[in-house]
Amino acid sequence: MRIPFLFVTRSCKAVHRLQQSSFLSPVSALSSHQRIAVLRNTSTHFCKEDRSYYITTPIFYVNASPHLGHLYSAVIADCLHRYKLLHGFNSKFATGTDEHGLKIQQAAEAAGKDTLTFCTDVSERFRHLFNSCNISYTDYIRTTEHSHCQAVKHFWAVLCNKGLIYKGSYEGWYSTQDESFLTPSQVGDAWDSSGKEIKVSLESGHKVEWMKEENYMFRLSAFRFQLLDWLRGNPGAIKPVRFYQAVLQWLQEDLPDLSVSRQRSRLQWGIPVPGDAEQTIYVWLDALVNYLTVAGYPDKHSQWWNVAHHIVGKDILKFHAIYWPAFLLGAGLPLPQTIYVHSHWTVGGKKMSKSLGNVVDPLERSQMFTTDGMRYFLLRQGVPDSDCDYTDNKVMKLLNAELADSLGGLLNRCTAPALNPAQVYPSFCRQCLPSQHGGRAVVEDYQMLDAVKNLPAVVEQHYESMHVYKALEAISACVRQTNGFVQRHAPWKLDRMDSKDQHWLDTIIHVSLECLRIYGTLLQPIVPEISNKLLCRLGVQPDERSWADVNFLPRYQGMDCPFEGRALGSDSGLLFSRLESQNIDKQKPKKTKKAEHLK
Ligand code: ME8
Repeated sequence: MRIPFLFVTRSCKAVHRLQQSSFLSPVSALSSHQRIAVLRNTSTHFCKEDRSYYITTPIFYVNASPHLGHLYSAVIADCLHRYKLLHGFNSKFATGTDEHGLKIQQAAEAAGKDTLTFCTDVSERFRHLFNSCNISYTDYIRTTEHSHCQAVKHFWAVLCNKGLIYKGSYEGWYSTQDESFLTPSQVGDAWDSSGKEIKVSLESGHKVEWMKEENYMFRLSAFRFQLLDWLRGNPGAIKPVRFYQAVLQWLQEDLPDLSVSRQRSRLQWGIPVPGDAEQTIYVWLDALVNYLTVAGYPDKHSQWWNVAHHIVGKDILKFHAIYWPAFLLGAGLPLPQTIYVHSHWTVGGKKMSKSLGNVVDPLERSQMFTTDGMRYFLLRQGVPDSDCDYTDNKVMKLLNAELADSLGGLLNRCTAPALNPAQVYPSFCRQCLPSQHGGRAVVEDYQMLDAVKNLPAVVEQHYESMHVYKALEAISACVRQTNGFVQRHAPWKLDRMDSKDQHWLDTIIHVSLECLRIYGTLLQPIVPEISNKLLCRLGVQPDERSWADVNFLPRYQGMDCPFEGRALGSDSGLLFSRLESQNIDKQKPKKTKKAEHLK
């Protein structure tokens, strides 16, 4: 049942008011049931009624060039954005770069460059990678932009006015690499390359330092129960469930207040605290607000902010699932609809890092394996729940098997002039393939038809839950079934002079092209170029490629098929050329001396 729009708007205004006053008259004054209802409203009702959708990637640090993991986050977000567009949503997709903080300040110094020039150079490298890989972002944000700095200052002022920021003194561990504060239990012992004992973050392995300074603190501790209520009331707020449970677990312990500024004498590269030129705003508070800046904060963010979805790597879950919702609750703003978390790509079982020399360059790889090839690989092999190891060999094997042989082979067979001399979408004959068994088809054929008919719903469910690999698994299984169908009936053996055989042959090809049309349509978010080539070859026009157009094999259900008799597209080139290992080896980058040495 659709909830009347008026009702939704009213209830959300009420939520907004409740949240705005939540710190002064805490939400905990409400019964547990009421609290859950309030928070559930903020997270779900708007989305159901609104045809707008807003998806974000993390904004990436500009201290180093992009690597495969960064492309992975962008490809997932791009896939969900394109999927929503196919569904007729008005979708906004933001990515960009995180340019403030000590780590960037130090990287620019080490490179001997002016800090902003350094940031611009690296930010452009990210932008170039994303453009080259068909990442169809609608907004590219840099945190050094004026509009973002204004949004952060406004956000800070709101938190301040609500009494959520106070001047205090922070003493504890800090990791500059992670730009993160750590409790003693999150820190362990390790040895640096010279054998000296150091302290490191147990989670990231990065070095930590003891710091003691006067700065501004955010009353994070006040939000623990509201965060717990939000999560308990919205089990789908963090996906997959394994990460949802991890956050619930973290919230079992007290939350310390959070330092949200650094002394300007130590950190100049950042946004000054409004009204206190001696302090710089903490880079994570600055960075998280980027999602609001793109949405139009502070004046006109509601359309997008009410339907926000974040893609994040598991390394930054705490910032997105604890700090960010607490800041938003404090500022009286709705919480994101979903935080989709993904795991990491490793190389040789190890996290990619410059010092290990195992960083995979995504631009180089997408030139080697094609942009769509790389996109397909990342989404087919990447599993959100667990880390995945990258090798060139895996990419080659997968792409050859599924894109070149299985999908490409099917298209090639079914459009070959030998079988289809007229080069048209042939007719379907109901007597050859009646809805009740009895024509020339066998039980496996009906199973295949069922699987393809259900495929859009299956794929939809997997896209919605960010299990893109499962969507691709299902598509790939159907492609195999269609190849089996063609193989079983061997249309090349039929006698074209016999009219019954000719009808059956046309029916086999018609059914196979219908299957291919469904695969091409459903694969658009993953491999836009290949899908376009496939659909063009089938003669499917750009305005016939949305989710609403899938309608598989209408002739089987006694309806007209708009494609029947239509000329095929003229580009009969291979859908995806097989990759040969000797060609890949030739193109492989030469290892640097440092990398050889470390190996
Ligand atoms: O953390 N595998 O930026 P960042 C998969 N600026 N994904 C990976 C990955 C890997 N090996 N390595 C990185 C930051 N990523 C902050 C974010 S958001 C307000 C601020 C991806 O440059 C993954 O999405 O370190 C991870 O969360 C992100 O890159 C971290 O990028």
